[in-house]
Amino acid sequence: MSEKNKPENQKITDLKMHHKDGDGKILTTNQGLKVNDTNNSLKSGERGATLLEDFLLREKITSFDHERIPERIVHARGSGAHGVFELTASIPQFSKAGIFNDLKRKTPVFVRFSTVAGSKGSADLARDVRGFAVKFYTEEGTWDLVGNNMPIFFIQDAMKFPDIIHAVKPEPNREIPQAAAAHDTFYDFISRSTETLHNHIWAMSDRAIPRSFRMMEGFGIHTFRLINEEGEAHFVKFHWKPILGVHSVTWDEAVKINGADPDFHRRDLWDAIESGQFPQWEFGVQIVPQADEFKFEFDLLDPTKLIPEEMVPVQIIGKMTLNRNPENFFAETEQVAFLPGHIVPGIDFTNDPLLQGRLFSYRDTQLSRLGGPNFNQIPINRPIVETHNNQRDGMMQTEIPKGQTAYFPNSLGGGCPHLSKISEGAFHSYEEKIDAKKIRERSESFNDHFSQPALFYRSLAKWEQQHVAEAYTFELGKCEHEYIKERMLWLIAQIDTDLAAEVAAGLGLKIPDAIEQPVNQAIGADAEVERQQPPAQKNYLNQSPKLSQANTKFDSIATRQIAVLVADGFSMQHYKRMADALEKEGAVLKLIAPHGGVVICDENMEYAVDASITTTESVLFDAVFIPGGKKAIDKIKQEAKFLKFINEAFKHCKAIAVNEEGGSILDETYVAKHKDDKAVLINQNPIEFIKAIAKHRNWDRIEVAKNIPV
Ligand code: HDD
Repeated sequence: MSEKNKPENQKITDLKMHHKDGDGKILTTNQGLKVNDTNNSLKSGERGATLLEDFLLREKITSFDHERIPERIVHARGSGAHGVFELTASIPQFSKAGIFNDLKRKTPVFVRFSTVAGSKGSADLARDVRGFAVKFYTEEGTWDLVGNNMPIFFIQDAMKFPDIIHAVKPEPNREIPQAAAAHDTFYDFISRSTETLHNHIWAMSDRAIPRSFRMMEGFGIHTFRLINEEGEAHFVKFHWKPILGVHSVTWDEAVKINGADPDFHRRDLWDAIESGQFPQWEFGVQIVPQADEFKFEFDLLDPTKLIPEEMVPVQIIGKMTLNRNPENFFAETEQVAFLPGHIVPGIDFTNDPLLQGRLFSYRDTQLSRLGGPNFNQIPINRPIVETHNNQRDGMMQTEIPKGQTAYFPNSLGGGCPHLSKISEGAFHSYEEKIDAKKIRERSESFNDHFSQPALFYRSLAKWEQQHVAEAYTFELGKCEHEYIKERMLWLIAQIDTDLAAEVAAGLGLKIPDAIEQPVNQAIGADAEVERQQPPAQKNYLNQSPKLSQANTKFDSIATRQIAVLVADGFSMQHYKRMADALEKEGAVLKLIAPHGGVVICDENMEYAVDASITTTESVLFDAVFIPGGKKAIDKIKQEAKFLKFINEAFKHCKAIAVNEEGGSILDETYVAKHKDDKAVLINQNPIEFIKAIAKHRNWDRIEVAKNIPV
């Protein structure tokens, strides 16, 4: 996207003050000294030793030596983008926040998507929760909504966060495995902490291997509060709903994508924005009146529980559009600091014990990650409004506060900076009545660990359930200790016996009648043992259809990547007809040929090849089209990789369209016996192909697909 077409907003303007562009400029030192040689160090003679005097060498090397900062302890791998949030329905009855009332505002946002467990350089398609963190630069200060792509969390109390993260991260003795939960320490922990089972079954579902960041839901997870002008509170859960629907890849694809393009999600986000196909989400709220706090059969403060949308509908009140890529990965995506403690008047916290712990952790972690308390002065972290207070000095202070005073109250500084009234927009914590004993306990009301995992599983389509069973089987199959697998099997059986039976068969184990060791046998943890015994499941809702990806949107092929398999002599007519129809709907066609460079169609015109078959893979595309042209098809048939490409697309339940001679290729593949498949389109109108791609996958093919040996 050209510089002049890039969308602007108040935060972008602010960041521009810090842009640096060396284009057409002379190379200098950090002091502005012009440099005429940056290739050779200063030596005593041409072949002599390097001199300590060489300040040019020292400046360059010192800077390089310190280029890295500690990666995030979790969510180290991420991709960011700028955008804008617009309100579509104001909610003054619930919140006085400007962002929820002013329909004319375009609030700048910066969003960072991430995986949780892997290191900064890990591959994008790990089976993992995805972070979905949004920084709203509002006129009343910055609000950070630091959420995930799943609506619940693994644990109920922040006290357990270091434990679960240590369990999922590579094992400390040998630093294995990278970006994978499938190992003993994770399942040792999970099977001893049954509160994790709800988030865990989501992680076993397709939600953990998204097709794109742009096709994920986002959730604030915790119950927050909204506060109106009268000071009245309502409970709220925040939701992001992608315009393109929620779609995922299969596990077999995920494994292969990680090799073929480890940056698959990062590239997909970047390319979509660069091409002007801006990712969008609707923003919604689930509102619960304070008076209904105890109306549910779960605790609103328990972050391992969702409120089914069938019980409390999501009201859509806004829209977010990501429309500009960062200028510099490190300066923006790496240095951005999200803090759940960043809120604005009209929004407040609840006593969710996980949220309360987060309010400490995020500020604390920035101190070591970004080097001190002034991380808020880094351009990407600066609010768009002025800030004034008596905080001073510290590492990397970049501001020059004027005046004699740095305390409050003062008279020497004229009492400034002075306080604001609540009526003039000052933040005022919600005055929650508290009359309680100080205790280190978990509330009884947090104890139901099985009803919602079971509700989730019951709500999935057959093919989604099958994917869950396969995921459990894979993950537990990677564990080495049988008793850990057995304990997991027993716990899965408490969620669904058929699911457990399928996983057990895959593992070659039996579901134990009881767990030999208690669920939690840690010394001194009797109360925990008691607490974690599965109580009878509550069935307050048989199914929640909104939880299934089978009920998402299937109305667009915008940004879908279509592989067009060609060689010299391909039919231009077939290609043009299909390309015109698909591109009109926003799809992106890529020509894959036996070689790079150009291919010549049957009407002697040259087309640039997007990728040679040796440099690309079927898993990177959403659908395959093979135009006719006898000469081309004969060539394509000779390349085994083309046949693998088609077989894999078929295995992954993707739409395949062929014209005329193109159809004869199918006879060389596993598609031959399945030409009646509804997403295999032979000489059909492009509209049928468009419909099949919009369906994302033909999951009816799943049983056939299992037996395709590629
Ligand atoms: Fe966290 C980063 C999401 C619980 C401690 N978390 C981090 C990021 C996301 C989340 C999206 C990456 C932000 C970015 O892109 O920079 N975390 C969550 C959600 C949680 C959650 C949705 C539960 C509902 N987190 C959680 C707990 C703790 C932390 C309970 C600690 C007690 N999280 C951190 C952290 C990180 C972080 C260590 C690492 C880097 C950072 O904060 O800035 O402080």
